Amino acid sequence: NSMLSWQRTAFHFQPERNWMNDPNGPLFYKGWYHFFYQYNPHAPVWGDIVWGHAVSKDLIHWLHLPLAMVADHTYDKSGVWTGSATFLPDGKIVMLYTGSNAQAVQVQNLAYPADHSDPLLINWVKYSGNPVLVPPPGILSKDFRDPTTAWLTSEGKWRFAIGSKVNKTGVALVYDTKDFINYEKLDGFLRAVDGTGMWECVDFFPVSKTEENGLDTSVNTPDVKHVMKVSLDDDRHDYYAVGTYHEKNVTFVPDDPTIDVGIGLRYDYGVYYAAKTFYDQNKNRRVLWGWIGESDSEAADLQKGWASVQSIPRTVLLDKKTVGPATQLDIIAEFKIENEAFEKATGSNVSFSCSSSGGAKERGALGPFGLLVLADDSLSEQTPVYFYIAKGSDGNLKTFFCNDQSRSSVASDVNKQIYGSMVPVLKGENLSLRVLVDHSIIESFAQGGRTVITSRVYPTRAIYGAAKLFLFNNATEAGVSASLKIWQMNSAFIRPYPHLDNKS
Ligand code: DQQ
Repeated sequence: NSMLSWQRTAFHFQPERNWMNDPNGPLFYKGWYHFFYQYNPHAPVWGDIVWGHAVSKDLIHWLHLPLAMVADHTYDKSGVWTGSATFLPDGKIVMLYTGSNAQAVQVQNLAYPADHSDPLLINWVKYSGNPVLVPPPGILSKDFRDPTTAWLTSEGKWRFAIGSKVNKTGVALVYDTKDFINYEKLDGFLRAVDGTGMWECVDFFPVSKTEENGLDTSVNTPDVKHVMKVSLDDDRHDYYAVGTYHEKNVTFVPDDPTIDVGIGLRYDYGVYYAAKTFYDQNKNRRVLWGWIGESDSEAADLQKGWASVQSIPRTVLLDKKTVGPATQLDIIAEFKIENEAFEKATGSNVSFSCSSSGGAKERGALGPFGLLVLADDSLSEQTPVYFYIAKGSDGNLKTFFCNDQSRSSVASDVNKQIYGSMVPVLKGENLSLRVLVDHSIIESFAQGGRTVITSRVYPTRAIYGAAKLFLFNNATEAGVSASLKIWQMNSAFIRPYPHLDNKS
């Protein structure tokens, strides 16, 4: 529908039409980045899930390929659900994925490329002995899904995790296999956290303590930490923890139990779910994909004929402290607050939080200040992306990074929350911001990605040429200087592969 067609993004990955959700089995093979995704070929709402497939040379421009896998066997009749890729030592690929079977029981299945000499990996074969795993005793039939990429143990076996729950405790089950045909379930859990509910799309990978590059999933030396990420079905956010993987005990132990998996840090404090990383052996980096749903109404999705985009792929690195990774803009901004302001400012605001604050119009001594994105000239529509420094009565400073959607659109059927969280700022660091704006999505990274917020916004006036960018400072007791670099982004090509029909 042409009324809403401006909402289609121009350099974020999305199918030509209909519904998309989780990223599946991302990988780099013979010169191509492959991206698979949960896809409903029939409607712009979740259902009839199959695997969409696209390839890229640069993770920005894409060719859509035919569906990789459809629901054509009893073991995946109700849906070809999320899965992950593993590279075998000979360079071949295996894909483990969840099938919702004819009875809607969740089972794990094995698939592999029909022809490893095809760089596009167009045809996929499902193993004749599928399913390879069914829910084990004690696990309910609808609580067993989303196998991770497998990693090698020191004995040379493959090990991987599957998300589940036991009562209200979120758990990650662990399996070993030598050949992806016979599997051994290991006792206990990789991790279990009370009260977090069903763990979807578990991801588990090493990060280097010493190097600025990503690591293959099997690397496990004294120089690594491990990251465990879970997608909380009840809460619809992706949470991670940094810690240590104990191979012998088959457990992951977070560095700080108060920021355990599912209760501590999020990948992103806005709209972002079911993320999955892969090791990009082409550029020695670990790349993170994440599904960005809509935050308008289902009626609007039906009208526009599509729903969801994927985030711009993000690099994952261990931060020096903890962890680090416009209508079409890429903005880099740095803010400097006059030194005396911190001392002089009156303290009080100890209990500040983005979501319960009044947003960017609520003035404090040391904030808010930042950018107004996708704003029209009269500011009747605007999405502020900003910092807010709270000074306690004890004089302590705390910096927050927020995204205020309350005035993002004059439309009434859209989410108008204020998103955000604390952002740690190290001594000597300026406040820095990177913002990707693409029609109806704003991806914002503070302090190099230490805190990230993704928003879907639906302006009706601040569109195309009427969309403007402004700087603002609403702090009552601080002068702020800003330096800005702004790139106008071209549209990427994201097209059908010539001569191939994407028939389901
Ligand atoms: N989406 C898939 C499941 C997964 C969920 C089904 C997460 O495998 O648990 O489309 O968004």
